[in-house]
Order: sequence, then structure tokens, then C-alpha cells
Amino acid sequence: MIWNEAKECMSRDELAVLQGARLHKQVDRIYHNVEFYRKKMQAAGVEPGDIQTVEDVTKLPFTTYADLRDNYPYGLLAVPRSEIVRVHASSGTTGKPKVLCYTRRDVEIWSECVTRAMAMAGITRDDIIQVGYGYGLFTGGLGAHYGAENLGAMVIPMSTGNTKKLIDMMIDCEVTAIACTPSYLLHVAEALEEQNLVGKIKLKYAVCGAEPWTDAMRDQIEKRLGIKAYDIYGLTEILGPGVACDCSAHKGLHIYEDHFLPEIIDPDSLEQKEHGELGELCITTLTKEGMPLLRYRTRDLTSLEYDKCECGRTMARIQRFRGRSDDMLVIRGVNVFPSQVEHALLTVAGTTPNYFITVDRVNNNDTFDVAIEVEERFFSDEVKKLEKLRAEVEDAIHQTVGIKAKVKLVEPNALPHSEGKTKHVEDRRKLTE
Ligand code: DLL
Repeated sequence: MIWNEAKECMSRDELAVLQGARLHKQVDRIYHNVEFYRKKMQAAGVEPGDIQTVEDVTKLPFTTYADLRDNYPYGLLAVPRSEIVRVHASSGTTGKPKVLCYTRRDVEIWSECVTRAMAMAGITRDDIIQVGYGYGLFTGGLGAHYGAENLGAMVIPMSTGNTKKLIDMMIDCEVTAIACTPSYLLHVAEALEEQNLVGKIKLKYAVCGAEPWTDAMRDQIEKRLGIKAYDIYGLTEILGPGVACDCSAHKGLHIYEDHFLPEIIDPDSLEQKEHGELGELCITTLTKEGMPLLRYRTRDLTSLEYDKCECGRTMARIQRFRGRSDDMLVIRGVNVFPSQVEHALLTVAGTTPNYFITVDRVNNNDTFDVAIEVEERFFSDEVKKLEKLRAEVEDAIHQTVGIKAKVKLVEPNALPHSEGKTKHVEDRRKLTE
């Protein structure tokens, strides 16, 4: 079902006119309300009057997550603080998270976008949907929740962390749809299989996202659970889940271009790429009130297809994600920057900045191992002290990153060192093929 046919199927010409008008209005508002942007635009020699059409977007300066960090928490607000009704946050590169603020209208538009995504996946008001994303400060839980309610479906707000309860309720409440990360859904499939319960579920649809996944994972989910699985993309900075979602054609994720203006840029030269070329996705919010973003560099590498989809929608499609233009990892749906681990280590006396992160996927669960060189003296001391230090490091990483790592302490020089840029990460999951 197409939830908002007037918008999702509008002609590209009409869309360009709408985008141009919204872009102009947005830039004008931002220029007058946010000092940071005004200064940036002045430095670039651009005024709101210069931005009239979609093509004019290239005249605008980029925004990066460093800008969000530097203006933490309220520096980029484009409305009075009293207009904000919700805050979410996502990991930053070091200790401080990125904080994003939503007005009531932002929450409504976000809900509409998620509703479009769920309708795209075939979910209707007759469905019973379990939301298995975390509810705070992550955007997944409340984002999926409001979208499903807006659709009129019945929502069970499971959140994360209790697979047994999720399975019990899935069966008892005759759940027909689920929103969670794809790796978690595979974990649920495994648990159902182990208990011989697959035949007892009424599940038909899944809307999975928050982390990269492959067609092979989709195949497995669909076959093992006998359902249809759809991919949903988003990021906290833009709103959360519901920036884009794939339709039954599975030929890319339709991005809701009436609200988000996408571009693909070269991450080095920052020049706009041609349609279909691989590069970094960059998004300008067209309707966001609370914290609008101009040319936000998502760091996600992909390409865009603009031809009309067989489902009838005209909105551009984000193609397979090819990784990131920075070093962010998504582990168990949580964004992790190696610099956060480094930051955590600084807080524990006796550790060194020499660490190595290994990420893998074992039985559909992401593993997160961190080896750290510690001072020699710990190896001559009693084992108890080494164990205490290990627990401290594990705790510091958990506090900073938000997920638990398996920590191994090693002697000085046990890890690979290099003359040039030391490699700190090995990601053994094959998620971009
Ligand atoms: O992950 C929002 C979300 C929640 C999306 C639930 C979908 C479902 P962040 O925590 O800010 O927001 O992480 C955003 O996660 O830039 C991508 O690198 C990655 N990501 C999100 N969805 C997908 C996806 C949420 N479907 C970052 N495929 C993004 C690949 C994804 N990567």
C-alpha cells in the first residue's frame, strides 16, 4: 500500500518545484534563527535569496557531526527551547553524544515517514507489531512506535533485552509484524527454531534496520520465519528510522525526498557526484523545525537511482550501503567509534593507548573484542589485580560506548605497531558484498 500517494508518486518535475520552495524557506529560516549557520553562510558568501531551486543546494556549506558536537547540546536550535518536545541522542566520536531536538511538528513528520515505510512493507492497521528497538536515547523504539500507531496498527513496545518475553508475547498476542535489527531477528529465529516454535508464530512482516545487512541475511530471515523482510534506514541527526525504506521490488530504499534532499558527494573533493555514482550520502532537511541540517554529511557510502520504480513510487532509491567514509562501526545496532574506546581507556590508570578492536558475527550475534596493552607491572603482580583492571576497562568501555566489549589485557608490544597510521580495527563481518 502507498500511504501518501500524492507525495510518494509525484512527478519528478513537481517534486523539484516543491523541494526548491521548501529549501528556500528552510534556508531563510535557518539563516535568521541560527547564528552558526548564518556565520557559515556569510563566510561562503551565500544569502538566503541565492537559494531558490534544488540545484542551488550546492552553494550551501556542509554540516558535519563535529558541528553537532561543537554546538552541544542546544547550539543549533532553530526554534525557542520551549518549542522542543523531544530529545534523542546518538554516539559521538568521544565522550559526548550528539543530541537532537524535535518540535511537535518534527515528531509528526517523522511518524508520517515511518508510517510510509511500514505501509510500504505491507503492514496495515489490522496488524499487531512488536517494536524490538531500544526506546532511549536511541531513536529506533519511539520512531517505530509512533509510526506504527499513526498507521493505526496495534503496538507492543517490547524494547530490547528479553528474547524469551518477546517470543512468548509474539505467540500469545498473535503478533504479525516486528521492527528490530536484522541481526536480532535472526537471533530470535534461532531461539524459535531451538524450541520448535516457528510453526506457532503468526508473523508476516519485518521492518529491519539500524545496521548494515545483506541480501543473504534477508533470505535467511524470510525463509526461516516464513515472512517478508524490509530494510529501513535512518540516522538520529536527520530524525531516526524512516529516512528511507525499501519496497517489495527490493531495488533500493526510497528516500522521502519531499522532506529530505539527498546528494551524493565525493568525500574528499566534496564535489557532487553524477546520478548512479558511488559516494557519500549527504542530506539537507527540507521541513525540519527543531534542528534543521544543511548538507549533513552522513558518512554512509552509497549511490542513488532516480528512475521510476516498478512499485509506482518516484522517490529516489538509496542503493546498497558500501561502508562509511569514517571509521564508525555499527555493532549490535549501536554506533561505535574507535576513538570512544580510546577515550574510555584514558580514564583507566595503567592502560596504554595501544588497543585493537576485532568485530565479527558469530551465530548472528556481533562480537566486540578489545585487546589492550597494559603496563608491564600488572603481569608481575597478582592475578587479582589484573582481573580488577580488566573489569575496570570493561566498565569504562561499556559506560562510554553503550555496549559491552570482551576485553583482553596484553603485555606491552604484544599488539601490531606500525610506523605510519596504526590500524586499530578489524571488521570480519562481510556486510558490504
Ligand atoms: O540507527 C536509526 C534507525 C533506527 C534506523 C532503527 C533504522 C531502524 P543512528 O543510531 O544515528 O540511527 O545510526 C545511524 O546507522 O548512518 C548508518 O551507518 C547505520 N544504519 C542505519 N540504518 C541502516 C540500514 C539509527 N538500514 C547509522 N542499513 C547510519 C545500513 C544503517 N546502515
